Amino acid sequence: MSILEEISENLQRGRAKAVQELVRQALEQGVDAQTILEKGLMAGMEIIGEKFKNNQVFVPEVLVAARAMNMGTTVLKPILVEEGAKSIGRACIGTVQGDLHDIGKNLVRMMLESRGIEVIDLGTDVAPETFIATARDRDCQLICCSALLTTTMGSMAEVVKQAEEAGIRDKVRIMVGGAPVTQAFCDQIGADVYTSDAASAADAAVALLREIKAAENG
Ligand code: B1M
Repeated sequence: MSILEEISENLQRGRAKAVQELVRQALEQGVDAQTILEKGLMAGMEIIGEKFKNNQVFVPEVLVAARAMNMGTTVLKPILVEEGAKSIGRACIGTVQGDLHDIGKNLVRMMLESRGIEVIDLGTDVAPETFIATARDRDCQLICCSALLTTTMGSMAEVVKQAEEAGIRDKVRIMVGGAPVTQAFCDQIGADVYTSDAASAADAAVALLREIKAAENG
């Protein structure tokens, strides 16, 4: 079994310490951090997700796997996120109200940080007014909303609406994502950008910040 398969296997069993140790070993063996993330950690989480859908595993197993995933990404974070990089802009990010899924949101945060964006992480179950107050008070150019449940994605429409009501809609770009979110949904609620994965979210965020800077410089 390759070390990436071992990471995936241990993650599925929720063995957080083993996952952390294997991630360290893989780095020592020269496997790059992005490969460990995608082919080890995310691959394992995908299998758990499929089993969860098919009722082969249940919430407790998924929770321990999620903890193992987070422990693994903790080791990778300093490598993926260049320390001390000059900030090119500021974003606030959160999982929307009623939704406790944070693995995807954490990955998006990590990718944004790796591209030099300062990120204020609001956590999970974030009310629309918290996104708006943070963007206004902390001068964020980007609001990033993640949702994993069809029942909570509607909260993103409320973020867009409240940004308009607060008079900051022209100052912030609203990015949306998460498994049930689509481009059509993004268009329907009047958000600015939908991306399907964390790396594309970071690309889009950098492009938006460049656009904003170019507009400011006339
Ligand atoms: Co939940 N859960 N869950 N769960 N869970 C799903 C989402 C589900 C699809 C499983 C299923 O039934 N097939 C289903 C939702 C169905 C639906 O609404 N369509 C579901 C359900 C029903 C539930 C509960 C209601 C179960 C229950 O209690 N009966 C409950 C809800 C709790 C709540 O939030 N209020 C629940 C609970 C949980 C756990 C707590 C056990 C755990 C979360 C732990 C945690 O996050 N700390 C959990 C998990 C882990 C999952 C699955 C298995 C995995 C999600 C995940 O982390 N994926 C998931 C099944 C699945 O997705 N196959 C499932 C890995 C992660 C890297 O992917 O988050 O999609 P993802 O992020 C991706 C992209 O979507 C994108 O980038 C990321 C990586 O590239 N992305 C963005 C995400 N945010 C973005 C933002 C952007 C751009 C891109 O711009 C801002």
